[in-house]
Parts: sequence; C-alpha cells; structure tokens
Amino acid sequence: MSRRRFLWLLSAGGASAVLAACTGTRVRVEPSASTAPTVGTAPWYKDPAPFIVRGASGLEARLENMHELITPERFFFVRNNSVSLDIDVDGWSLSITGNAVPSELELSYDDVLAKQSRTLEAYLECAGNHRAMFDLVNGQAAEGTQWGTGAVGNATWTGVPLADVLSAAGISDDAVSVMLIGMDIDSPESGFRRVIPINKAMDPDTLLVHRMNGATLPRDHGYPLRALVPGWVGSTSIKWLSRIVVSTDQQWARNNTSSYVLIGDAYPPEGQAEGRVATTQTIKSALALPWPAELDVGEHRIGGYAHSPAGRIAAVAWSDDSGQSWHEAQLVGPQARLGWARFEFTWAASSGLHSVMTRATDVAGNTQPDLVPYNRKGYLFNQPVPHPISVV
Ligand SMILES: Nc1nc2c(c(=O)[nH]1)N[C@H]1C(S)=C(S)[C@@H](COP(=O)(O)O)O[C@H]1N2
Ligand SMILES: [Mo]
Repeated sequence: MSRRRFLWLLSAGGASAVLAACTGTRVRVEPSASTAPTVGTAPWYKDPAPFIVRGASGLEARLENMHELITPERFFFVRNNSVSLDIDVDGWSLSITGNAVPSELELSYDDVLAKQSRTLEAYLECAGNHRAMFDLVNGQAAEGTQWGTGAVGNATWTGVPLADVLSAAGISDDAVSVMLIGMDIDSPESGFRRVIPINKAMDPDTLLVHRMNGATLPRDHGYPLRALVPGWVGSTSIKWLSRIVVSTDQQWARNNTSSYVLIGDAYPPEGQAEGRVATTQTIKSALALPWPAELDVGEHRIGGYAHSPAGRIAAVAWSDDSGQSWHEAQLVGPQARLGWARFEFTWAASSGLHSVMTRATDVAGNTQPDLVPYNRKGYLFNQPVPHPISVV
C-alpha cells in the first residue's frame, strides 16, 4: 500500500492522526476538557476516556476494547442530538395518543415495569456509522459527524413489547404509523422523534426498554425508557421516550423528511421526504483494531464484528491485497438472532503499510457491496472498509 493512500485513510482523524502516523505513535484522541462530564451540563454522563469524543454529537466506541459478543455499557457508543437527560421517574409518564387510539393511555414507570417484559440480544447502530468512509474510501465527503466504525454496539435489552402497549391502548385496525417522541427539549422539534410503520411497531422484537445488559437502563441510553427497533437505524430507537402517537395516516417529522434521509441521485424521494428514508440498516463488518493499527512483524489473531438486519452472519472474508484475493475468517459463536457476530482470523504481518478489509455475508445471501452510491448526509455506508495497519 502506498504511503499516500495510507495517510489519506487517516485524514478524517484530523491532523493529529496523520501526524501520529508519521511519527509512529498510536493515535489516541484524548477527550478535551470542554467535553468532560459534569452533571447537568455535559452532553453525557459516562466516562469518555475509552471513547473517541465526536464533539457534542457523541462518544464513538473503540471496537478494539471489545472482546466478547456483549458490549459492556462503559464501551457502548452514545449518540445524542442534544444532551443526555436526567429524568426524575416520579414525574415521568408515557402517553399513547393519536387518532388511532380510542382513549388516551398514560402509564407510570411502575405501570411499565408491571407489564410482562422480554429480553433479547440485539445490535444497535447509528445510520451514520462508517460515514467517514465516504471521504476516506470513495473520496467524496458527506455532511455530519465523521464517525469511523464505532457508532455501534451489541447488548441485551429488557423491555415490554411495544405491541402489548399499543394493544392495551386498543389501537384501531386502520392504524398506519407510530411516532415515538423523546423528551429532549433542545433538539430541533423539542423532542427527538421518529416514525415507524405499524407493522414494525407490532413486531414482537420492537421493545420499550427499561434494562440494558441486566441493569437499569443508564441515563446516557435513555433512562427511564427507550425504544429498541432491532435492525432499523439507531435514530428510531428513541431514548427518554415519553410520548407515542398512533395515527391512521403516515406521519412526517424532520427525522423522516430531511434528517435520516438518503439524499442523492441514486435515491428517489418518498412522500414528503427529500430522498429515501433511512429505515433498515445494511450488512457491515469492521475490525476490532485501533485506526490506524500498529502491529509487530509476525502472526496475529485479528478479531472484528459483523452484523446484518436480515439475519445471522453466514461468512466473513478478509483481504490484505485490496480485494484481489479473499480468505475465510472463523465465526466465533453462538450468534444471537438479532445480535452481531464476532469473527477472527490469523494474519501474518510483514513490515510496511497495509490495509486489511473484511466482507460479510448473511444467511439470506446479502453481502457488502463494492460501491455505495453517495448520499449527502452519509448514511448506510457498507462497502468493505480498508483498515490501515502499520507493521514495524
Ligand atoms: N431522545 C433521543 N433519542 C435518540 C437520540 C436522541 O438524540 N434523542 N439519538 C438517536 C440516535 S441518532 C442513535 S444512533 C441512538 C443511539 O443510541 P445510544 O446513544 O444509546 O447508543 O439513539 C437514538 N435515540
Ligand atoms: Mo444515529
């Protein structure tokens, strides 16, 4: 791999990343003082040290911190459109209203906890995960936070199926859309919100979550209650949820007309949206290595994660010659139905600058494409990512 190309692959990390690569030190973006958490004013509550801090947008996970299938909460990415909220559960309630709801329902936290919950393992990923690759891999930068590969995590989620709450509210047969609204006051519409179709809302896997990885849902992840819409872009999994509006019409909000919309020549507009609304995620894989990685000459066991909204991962292939030849990685199971897969392979590192990429295939036969057509806001990039590795 050429030195120029190698340096280009680092450039979204800013001058510091390129500099570090030149001097051979490992890149580590330290959280700046202005983003250190202080209760009430910081964008989040958790310790930002293990993360790449992306301004006030959130904390990008370092996949290299992860070694198992479940992402511990301290390593789980945070994406906020305003700031993490500190909700007093005594004053909190969940309302279910709309013209498809015959009589408004209002539930307290205890009412929610008293309902039958289920637990499932699922990955959660931001629509903008891998966004930096539009620039680094395809040479056309997209707008927005330049996420690398860490706006994703995999957890166990415990919650009440949304379907059970909608049924308890007696929603009418002609219900079409469900709007989920958070409590963020600073976000553009005062309450970050997204609309999902009634069939996705009634899917038994769509949950109103109150526990994450066996513990009470943390504030950064939406305490007291968040939606979890498995397989759909992260922005549908509304945190600090307090209102649900069920309508017999399609509903529109900023997050399905201009935000979370794929805008570009390849994406014809739908309804009131400027392009194609981002709904389900796409199949992806990434290495659990620092960006760039630095390895010694010799054999290394390299790991990573792959996930698809369409079913379990069937195979992951890797290439260290820009895709001319591919080799099978081993899947480390067992993979949960909605969770991600860990894969590993042995790589014999020779001295020099390399890029190693992976390509996942799911049980439905979907695989990562050679090219994702550009969209202005940089959603759903899922080409194989050439991960820069310097071997010394
Ligand atoms: N209320 C509210 N919910 C929200 C958001 C938000 O800003 N406010 N961000 C969304 C986005 S864009 C993503 S990717 C996920 C991130 O979930 P996490 O922070 O728990 O990892 O939450 C979603 N839910
Ligand atoms: Mo997101």
